[in-house]
Amino acid sequence: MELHTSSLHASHLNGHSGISEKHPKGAEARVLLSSVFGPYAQDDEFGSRSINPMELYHNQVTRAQGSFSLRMFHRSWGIMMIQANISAPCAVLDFPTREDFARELKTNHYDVVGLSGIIVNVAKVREMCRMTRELSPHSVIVVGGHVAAIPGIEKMIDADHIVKGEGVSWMRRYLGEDENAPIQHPAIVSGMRTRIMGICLPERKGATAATIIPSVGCPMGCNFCTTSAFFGGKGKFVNFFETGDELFDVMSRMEDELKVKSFFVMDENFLLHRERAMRLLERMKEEHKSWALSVFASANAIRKYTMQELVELGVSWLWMGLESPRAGYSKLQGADTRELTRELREHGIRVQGSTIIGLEHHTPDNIVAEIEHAVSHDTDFHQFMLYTPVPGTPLYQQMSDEGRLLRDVDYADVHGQFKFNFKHAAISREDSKRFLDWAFWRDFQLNGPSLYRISRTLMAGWKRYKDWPDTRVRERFAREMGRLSGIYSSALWAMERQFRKVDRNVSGEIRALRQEFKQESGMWSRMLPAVLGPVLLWTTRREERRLARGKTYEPPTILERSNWVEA
Ligand code: B12
Ligand code: SF4
Repeated sequence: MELHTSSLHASHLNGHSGISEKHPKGAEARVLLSSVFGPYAQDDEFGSRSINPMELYHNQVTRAQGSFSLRMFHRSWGIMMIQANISAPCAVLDFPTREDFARELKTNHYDVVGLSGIIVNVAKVREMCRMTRELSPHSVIVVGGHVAAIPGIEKMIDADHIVKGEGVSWMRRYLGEDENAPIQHPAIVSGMRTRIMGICLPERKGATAATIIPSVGCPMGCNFCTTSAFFGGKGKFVNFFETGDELFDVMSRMEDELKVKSFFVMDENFLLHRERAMRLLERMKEEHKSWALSVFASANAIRKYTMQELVELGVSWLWMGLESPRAGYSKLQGADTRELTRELREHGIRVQGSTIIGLEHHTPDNIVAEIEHAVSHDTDFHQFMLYTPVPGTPLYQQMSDEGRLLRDVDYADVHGQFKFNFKHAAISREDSKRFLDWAFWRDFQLNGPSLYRISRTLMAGWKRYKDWPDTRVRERFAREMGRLSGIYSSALWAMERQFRKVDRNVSGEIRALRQEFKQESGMWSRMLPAVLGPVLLWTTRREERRLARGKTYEPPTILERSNWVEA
């Protein structure tokens, strides 16, 4: 399911540079793989934007929720994936500053410098190419990731190779390695530096889910979808792990290595591949794995499963595109998404909805009703995104053919959270932002903090499944309830008070849920809110004040070397 906006028809999946070309040093070449430089949550000449921080939730999901917004960072998994699958000495530099990047270039003699970026970050990629030419002139520069989809990118940046599409096989070929060798999955902790209500959650081993990447791309080919387009478009995708057995093995390895029982499955439409998912379930049952899975799936794919199958598979969090009921996307055909959301939540599955603002049929007269409809899903989380033609997508091509693209919009502002980058038939550019901002606010005001909503879904799941015959399922809910009931009750205590100034009704509902937690919790968890609640209320208010003063958060710089030998 689309995490964000849209984009490309990847006509040259293997890059514009001759793919037969190999690096003369082959697998002896020293490779640096870097993400683009920060700081990110500020406005600058390189395309950083304060409204586009390097955060998932705060960027496009909970950004209107103030101190209740879920703040966390995610590593750059694409370059981690490449690093894990080459035998050349390799360093991954994640979230560097320009100074970090310069230092790394100067202190190590890299034969290949691989830069990973998405379209919004093209100016940073350009600057990093320039820096590499200046500081490490012998290095071959390879640029990959979605930035490669920009038309005319070859003339915008000074790179030797621009790789469109899947990068592991490209890099293996370039280094003279076997591109068909089985994929080694890196050990990835899904998120880091998680923060909510003014506190940073402790980073214990096993506390955060592991990211698993079974495939890239999506065969559904929705017109706006960048990830589908980048990996081949409609009917195409690249599978790293074809079967449920392969997936099970990778997950078991991650369970051992990272001590996790929960997995963030980074596959655009995980449930679409039913055979693979059902085989995974079989293996989970055989080996008694009480795992929890966070997945992306379209409504039509979810409907291929019974609720019981989803629960047994451990699906505990589901990202689903709601787009708009009138949009006519095939993935939504025949789906009553409100009913589906309600049902999922009743089974303890947290739902993250995703709605597009500014579809072709939207007008100033109907958009409010469409947003109200979206909000009435009462999902646990809700992402709103502007309809955005992104280079490479069928939508971009269409808008370009129709002469509707706004030519003077900086790529740094084409991220779906600012203003339209095209001429909409009925809604102005300024209004696009107003409607978008209002959607986030309305969802928060009517449905309350997402933390409250996920507590409610957990409670529903717990009540339903605490005595379930399948012990794997029981264990999963008991695990979450045991670990979280005291924390959730305390957070609810603080939320109830803090939310009074936003909406008294929702505050009352939070109170009612807190009482349920009280009944269902053990003695310790019943006592905890009296102590922890006031502390959380204090940290929440302190965070509100910090945010009001303009406080932002940045990810840490990370450097990881593999197959390393000093030069
Ligand atoms: C995790 C993630 C993030 C993380 C940050 C990740 C990071 N450290 O940079 C967060 C949540 C912070 C984030 C933020 C944003 N993101 Co984001 N994000 C993703 C997500 C979900 C997963 C990325 C991933 O790891 N995929 C799996 C890996 C294996 O695939 P990959 O990265 O594409 O890498 C492969 C190839 O591209 C290639 N490759 C990649 N790098 C390189 C480098 C070299 C040298 C080579 C050869 C090849 C290569 O090889 C890899 C293996 O095949 C994708 C969606 C998706 N399904 O990919 C969106 C996605 C990348 N994000 C996107 C966007 C738009 C954003 C935001 C602007 C938010 C928004 N408003 O939508 C912000 C930008 C933040 C910023 N300031 O830069 C878009 C990009 C659109 C585009 N065409 O540019 C995507 C595709 C989502 C979508 N469908 O719209 N994002
Ligand atoms: S269902 Fe559509 S929007 Fe979602 S990932 Fe697939 S192609 Fe993209």
